[in-house]
Amino acid sequence: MPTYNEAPNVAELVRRVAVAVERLDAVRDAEIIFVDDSTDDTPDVIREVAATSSLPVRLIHRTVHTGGLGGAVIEGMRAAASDSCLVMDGDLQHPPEEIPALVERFGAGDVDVVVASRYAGGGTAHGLADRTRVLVSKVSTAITKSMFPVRLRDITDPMTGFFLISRSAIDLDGLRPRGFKILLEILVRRAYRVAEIPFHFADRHAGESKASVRQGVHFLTQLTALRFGKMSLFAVIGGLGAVANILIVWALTQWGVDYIVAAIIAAEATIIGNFLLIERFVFSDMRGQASGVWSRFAKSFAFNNAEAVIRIPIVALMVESGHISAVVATAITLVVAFVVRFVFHSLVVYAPRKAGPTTPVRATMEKLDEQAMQPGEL
Ligand SMILES: Nc1nc2c(ncn2[C@@H]2O[C@H](COP(=O)(O)OP(=O)(O)OP(=O)(O)O)[C@@H](O)[C@H]2O)c(=O)[nH]1
Ligand SMILES: [Mg+2]
Repeated sequence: MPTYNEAPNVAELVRRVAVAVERLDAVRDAEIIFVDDSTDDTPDVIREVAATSSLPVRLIHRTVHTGGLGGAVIEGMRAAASDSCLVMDGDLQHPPEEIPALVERFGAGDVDVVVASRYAGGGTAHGLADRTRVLVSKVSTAITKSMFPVRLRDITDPMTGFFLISRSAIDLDGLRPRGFKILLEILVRRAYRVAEIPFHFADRHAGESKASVRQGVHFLTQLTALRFGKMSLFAVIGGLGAVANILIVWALTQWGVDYIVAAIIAAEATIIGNFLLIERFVFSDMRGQASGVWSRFAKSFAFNNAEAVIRIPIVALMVESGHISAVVATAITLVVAFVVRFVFHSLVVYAPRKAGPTTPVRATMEKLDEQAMQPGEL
């Protein structure tokens, strides 16, 4: 359990974990390890609680906070006596009563990780503080999934802090923990056998949140560092398309073609060219499991045309009612369009086919919808 100034939560947490664990026959050698970076009296409270707890409680108090929350989790895993490490927050947002369900699922022996998910069927995220955080979370979960569409395909909640993992399955030295999202860091490094169980993300029991804009920036850095490759290639191809677009308009108008006709031809030609390039270079690893090439092309083509049609009136609206200059409005809409385009291609165009009665398009739309409507933890 990573803790940072959680003094008012420690006693209740240890009590509830002990009750939950004692019900489990499978767990005889359980221990709680607090990896604590607190600046308040949390370490004293932990020592006090440890003296009377039925479950062994160990405290690692760090003076150098390497890697923040993620670094603390890794340090706890290294220190653990057991190979099975369960990670959870110290503020009771992760209900200890769910521990038996995680342990039982893990005990089946067919997975390396059991993820407690707020977004799998039956899970909830009511504990998220306010609307802004819900929105930030929704967007970041969708972007994250789109950046790692293969690795995170079957994981609804890659940013949860509540999971049970086999330490020997992880290359601890290969991890570069940055900030809050340690599970994400672990999951994208290797292919694991993962199971999810739903849980209800509770309200913080007491104390203060450490989530902040700074954590958000950390998260974005982490995401970029983990997978800049795919998205940057996508961006380069998009940039080449823009240059080609301009050149085609120039060449055609030189030839005497009407500029509107030239613009339409140039736009369609670059949309097709872009599709061929991303097929070949960006999403080549996902083609095998996705729908057929014509279906992919139809989705990509429809999306890009719709984007072009929708973006222009939005620019006009921004210029006229928002008093934003045309150049700035164009730039903003292009950046937003780029991100949306990337998300759409990862989650929809190249989504793996699903077995069963639903069509691939419908199943993918449902998956996207599910992602988009659900908050994530940030
Ligand atoms: N060791 C350590 N623990 C940390 C650090 N930052 C946060 N934590 C702990 O990590 C867990 C998650 O942090 P929270 O502040 O609850 O983050 P959150 O759940 O996204 O935010 P809230 O919804 O407001 O609770 C808590 O147990 C914190 O005490 C850190 O730098 N070091
Ligand atoms: Mg919390």
